[in-house]
Amino acid sequence: MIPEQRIHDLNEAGLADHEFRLRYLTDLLSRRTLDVQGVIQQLVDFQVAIPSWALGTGGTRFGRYPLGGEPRCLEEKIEDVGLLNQLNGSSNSISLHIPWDIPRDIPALQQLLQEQKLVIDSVNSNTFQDQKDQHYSYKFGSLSHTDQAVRQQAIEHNLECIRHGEALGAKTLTVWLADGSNFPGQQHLRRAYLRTADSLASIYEGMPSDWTMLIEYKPYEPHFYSMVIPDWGTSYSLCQQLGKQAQVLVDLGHHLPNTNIEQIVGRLLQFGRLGGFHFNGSMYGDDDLTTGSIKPYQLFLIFNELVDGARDQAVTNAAVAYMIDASHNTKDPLEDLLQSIQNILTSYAKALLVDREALQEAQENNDVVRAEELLRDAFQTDVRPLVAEAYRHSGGVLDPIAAYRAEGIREKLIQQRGKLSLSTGL
Ligand code: PSV
Ligand code: MN
Repeated sequence: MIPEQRIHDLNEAGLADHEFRLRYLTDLLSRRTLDVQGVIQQLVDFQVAIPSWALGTGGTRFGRYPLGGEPRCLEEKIEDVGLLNQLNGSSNSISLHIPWDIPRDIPALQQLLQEQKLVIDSVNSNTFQDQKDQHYSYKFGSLSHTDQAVRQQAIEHNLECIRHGEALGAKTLTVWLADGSNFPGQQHLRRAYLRTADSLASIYEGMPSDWTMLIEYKPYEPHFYSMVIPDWGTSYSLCQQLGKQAQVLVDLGHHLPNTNIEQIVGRLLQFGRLGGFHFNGSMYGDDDLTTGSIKPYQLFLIFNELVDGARDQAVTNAAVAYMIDASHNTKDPLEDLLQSIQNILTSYAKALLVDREALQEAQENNDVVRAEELLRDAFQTDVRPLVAEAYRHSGGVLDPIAAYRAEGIREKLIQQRGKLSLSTGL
């Protein structure tokens, strides 16, 4: 942890500039009768979970270039998330992937979480890899497998994930299935769906009544002909059959090029089935770039739907669980996470600036240009002072990446954990 005095000192250098820029923006927005303090408070309240598997360098199938100082165990991962949260106050929870990060010493972990001011967000099951001690292989599927014994093994794994989560106070199970087929004819498409629905029902029955099951979809990869849960419609239909505790999870990278993701978000909000969000950036495929680095306008439009839904009395969707699901090969993963959060908060802040009354009026009057200009006006506003102020309000620093570098955090982690430390995960 960075001492509080040091956080104060790190902020001192940029404070005068920051206050100048914030004052200008506040004046400007107040003229439009915007409640700037309210916007800052909403940014302070926004929290995005960090997955335990994003703290080490992610690789491609061609190679991985570890940076050194990577967390070697769950405890060190928690410390890294605690550090990120100290810098920006926006990531107060950690998601666990089982079995990459099985919690062992529960009392010690609980204490550590408390010290780091963190909670456990979701537990994520893994039936997309075979583990050493596993009896049956998932090569041809898990919850959708033709063999009941394989399905049962995958069901039990999910129930075990729930038990691990319960021990640490989590209340969400995320299920992403890699099940699918690589060649036409390999799998009976309808029967694979029915088997999956049946397996999910067994997990759902074993879930505590205050838990939520998030069902994630993905159009391709690791299978290239068909995925059993390829799209939001399939996730949604499964949730409908399971019951109220099942919700759809939208992962930004899990869409084919040019999919209108914001419309999917709007639909799910309308149906009260948007449960979770995995942020990442997608240039060609899944999670190949940092969140918001390539399509910031799209990220803004997604937040525009979220904010619009949150303000609409007719929308009764429960709180959405946000998480970053990305890990890159050529960046320091902690810097990448700080950048992602910056881009997420920036998009959220811009969405909060949209003049919704004027937008509705333009929409009702079919004034296409006015409606679009209202969105563009919010999108083009430089909201960085609002985001920086939100960091400061939460006890963090005005510029997290600059502070991370000034503190020489990676160098210190390398000293503590070594140059060759490798993190579990992707
Ligand atoms: C799959 O691509 C995914 O998005 C799922 O959320 C997994 O749990 C995660 O990435 C990590 O592999
Ligand atoms: Mn995901």
